Amino acid sequence: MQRRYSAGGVVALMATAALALSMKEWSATIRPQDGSTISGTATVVPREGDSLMVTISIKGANAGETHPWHVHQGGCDNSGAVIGDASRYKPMSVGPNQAGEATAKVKAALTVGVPYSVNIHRSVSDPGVVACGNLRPVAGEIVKEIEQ
Ligand SMILES: [Cu+2]
Repeated sequence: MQRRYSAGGVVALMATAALALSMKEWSATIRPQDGSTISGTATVVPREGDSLMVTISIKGANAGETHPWHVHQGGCDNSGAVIGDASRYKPMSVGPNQAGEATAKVKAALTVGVPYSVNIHRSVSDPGVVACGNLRPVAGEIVKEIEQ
């Protein structure tokens, strides 16, 4: 049986092309700030439904401490509003190995060319920033081709 593209198939291909442009992974190298020894990495991966999966991993923190963290608009030198609902970023607990990991799924999208950063705050009661990393788009698009 010969295969033909229906009108519906064309629409699906166009939708995929638009999706490919917005599907871009981001990463940040987190560096200490304000005298802390916290460093680490963070990644932001777009998911379906205009949401982002944010993953953060730090080391060099004090065991037992709890650090709120978020993706913010603006770079580390000039950060602004939290991206997405701040309550979706559960504070990160630091284990006995002085390391911590956390993930957050937030409803938001990042735009290439706009600065964003990942902030780690001193404590639940002190929003001072003790580590930060500027998010940069990872080279290359995440493209899921339609199989034909
Ligand atoms: Cu924050």
